[in-house]
Amino acid sequence: MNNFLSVNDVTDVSALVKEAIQLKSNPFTPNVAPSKTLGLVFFNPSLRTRMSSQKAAQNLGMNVIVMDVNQSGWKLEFGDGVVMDGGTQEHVKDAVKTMSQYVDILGVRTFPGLVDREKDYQEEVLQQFVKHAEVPIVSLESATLHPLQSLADLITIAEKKIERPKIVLSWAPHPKPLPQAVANSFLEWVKLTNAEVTLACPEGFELAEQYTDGVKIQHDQQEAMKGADFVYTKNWSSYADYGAIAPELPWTINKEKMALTNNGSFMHCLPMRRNVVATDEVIDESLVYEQALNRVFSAQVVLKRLLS
Ligand code: AN0
Ligand code: CP
Repeated sequence: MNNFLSVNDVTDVSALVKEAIQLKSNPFTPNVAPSKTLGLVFFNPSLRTRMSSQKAAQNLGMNVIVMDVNQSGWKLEFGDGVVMDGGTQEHVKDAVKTMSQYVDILGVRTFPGLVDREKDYQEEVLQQFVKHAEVPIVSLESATLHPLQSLADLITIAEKKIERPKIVLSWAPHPKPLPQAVANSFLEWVKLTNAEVTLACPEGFELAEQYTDGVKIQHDQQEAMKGADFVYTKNWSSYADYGAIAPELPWTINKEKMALTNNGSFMHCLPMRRNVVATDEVIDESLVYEQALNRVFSAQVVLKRLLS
């Protein structure tokens, strides 16, 4: 593995999930990388990714350096050949090449602007890191994908040992525009398992075709949830009417809807607005903290692979 930007950097998803589950039963291997350093660069907020990646590195014996670029760094320029006499103070090329002197693996979190679809889907920030880095790059959620989350989700699903699980990825309400990254990525990973996957979303909230290819799409949420083993819920803003949010819709997941499933489990990557995305009683009986725990082992297995 050279970088970890998407599922395409993984040759055998089920082997990776298995190795992560093994690590979970024996997580402390401080001899694996005692002289190595992980750098974590955040352009946007994070709780889970920040803490689980640090914990994963510590389990392997690594040191960690965390940088909140927008708060503590110089304002970065991304344009090539720009005369930098305006607001930007350091070129991303110099920043990334410098960081490469200090760390052995570099993680980066960068959200989309949700205004210019083409620009977001070109992954400009992530690609500039890949282009200039002299060390492997790990996506800590990019404009369009969140592979560490998806791997943790697959670990969580695998642990339930359901032979051919029926999984529904359901859109849910949210007052602010959110990225499509978690949902895109979840589909891209789960499609490589033997699960039966349905996407449930209001009309106009379908995801990009490259992710929904081969996935059944339903606009009736409750119909889609019938018999499901897992209801993976997430809000995302519109891909078609890029960045638009929905009018108020009765798509909040509640106990009555969960009763339609096959005694199914509710999943969400967190953070989540309670009683908007799902009701308290659904969240309190869900897999969300198991998913959060598995973020450690998804990061740990990826770091281990990148170092070997
Ligand atoms: C982000 C998102 O929807 O992509 C991060 C999720 C892990 N969520 C928010 O910004 C609330
Ligand atoms: N699920 C997730 O990535 O959470 P954070 O944004 O808090 O890192």
